[in-house]
Amino acid sequence: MKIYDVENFPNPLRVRIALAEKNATDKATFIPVDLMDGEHRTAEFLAKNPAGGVPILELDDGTFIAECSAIIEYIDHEFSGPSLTGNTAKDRAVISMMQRRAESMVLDAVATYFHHATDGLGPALETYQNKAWGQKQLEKALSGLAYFDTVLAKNSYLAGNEFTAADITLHSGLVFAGFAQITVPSELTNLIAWQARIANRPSIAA
Ligand SMILES: N[C@@H](CCC(=O)N[C@@H](CS)C(=O)NCC(=O)O)C(=O)O
Repeated sequence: MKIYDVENFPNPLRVRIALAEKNATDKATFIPVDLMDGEHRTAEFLAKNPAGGVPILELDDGTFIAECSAIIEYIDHEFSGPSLTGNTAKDRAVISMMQRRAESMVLDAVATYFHHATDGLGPALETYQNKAWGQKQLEKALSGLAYFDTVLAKNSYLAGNEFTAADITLHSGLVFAGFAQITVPSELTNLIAWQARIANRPSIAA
């Protein structure tokens, strides 16, 4: 299988962590996308993913799968090892809910702040910016972080006592927040402790 991505970008990072968790990194061939040169906006790329984003998974039969949550679902089922998306009906639903919250309340909010309220990826790529909307999304991201601090006061991980795809999404959101120079408030001690704890996982340390 092939993965079109940009190494170290927040969403591609999610898929790379999932592969590492499943010990399957060597099963993928990574195809670098020249995002800074606008390759993701070419007709050829948009034919693979109309949303114009990375990562994209291409299966050996030619199927293209975009959206990290879908790609991680595929990886989780394709390779053995501890489940990232849950085995029971309840676990699957709770993980899916927490994953979507981490995406919407933190990762996507940070991304919108970065692209709208800062210089983002530079004038060639940031062709439309709405600074007020970007600032509003910063507020949303900070509320999201406070929410996850309350979750982590009760559980070791976002969806209970196991590391899952939801933790991967929040981790990428925090990596993006750091890049966008958003500081995690020091009073969010449960979130900060979780961050330190997962930093020791080989998939994340790598
Ligand atoms: N919801 C998508 C987000 C993908 C995404 O926004 N990726 C960023 C890189 S971290 C990207 O390609 N940005 C380029 C753009 O949107 O123009 C997913 O889960 O894969």
